[in-house]
Amino acid sequence: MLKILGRATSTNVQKVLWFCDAQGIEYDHDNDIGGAFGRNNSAEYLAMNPNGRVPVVIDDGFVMWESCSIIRYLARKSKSDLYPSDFAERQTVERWMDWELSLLAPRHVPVFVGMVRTKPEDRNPDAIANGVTQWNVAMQVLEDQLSETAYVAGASFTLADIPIAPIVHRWYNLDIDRIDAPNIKRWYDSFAGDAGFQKWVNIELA
Ligand SMILES: N[C@@H](CCC(=O)N[C@@H](CS)C(=O)NCC(=O)O)C(=O)O
Repeated sequence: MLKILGRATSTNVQKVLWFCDAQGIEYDHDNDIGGAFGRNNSAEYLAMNPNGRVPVVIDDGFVMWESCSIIRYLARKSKSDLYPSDFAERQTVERWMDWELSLLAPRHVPVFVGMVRTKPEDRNPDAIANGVTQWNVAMQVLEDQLSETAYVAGASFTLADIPIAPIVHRWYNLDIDRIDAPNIKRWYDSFAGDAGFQKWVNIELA
């Protein structure tokens, strides 16, 4: 059975767990790795992922890291209709997945880590305020896209929506200034009742 290693408080682990639930892929999940659990810098773990990051996913002995490429692998293997075969449609999906990892996620980290994982006395208010501004610039790009298409990569829910949603969940659940974003709200509400989203993504920030 597929093995998923990593704490479910990580957005990168959440995207794998949610995708597997959405596709009915069975897995064994070891939650107690990373963050306060540690174990991700053990020799055994580093042999699987030299970056010491979560998630690691093991499919019948094949070890993978990098969350978005993991869900693309799982989507291809399960012939998921969330991952279109048309070259242009697939590029659009992959572009937004890359955008999440390379732009959206780094923009939210100073805010999320500053407000949730840093003791109040150690917080840097200027860095957090600047982070909110930068994060909202990225959210405006998402809002503009969702004013044109129902979902991130077009008319239907695809693999592109899954990595972005956990960061939007954090955006809604932090006490920060947010841009006016009616289309993000419409999009977010459209999958908020999904069982996998509820279980893995719609959780208290930690
Ligand atoms: N690009 C990597 C990033 C992985 C990553 O940075 N994971 C974070 C959690 S979101 C991590 O392992 N942090 C260290 C820890 O949890 O101890 C991916 O998408 O898998």
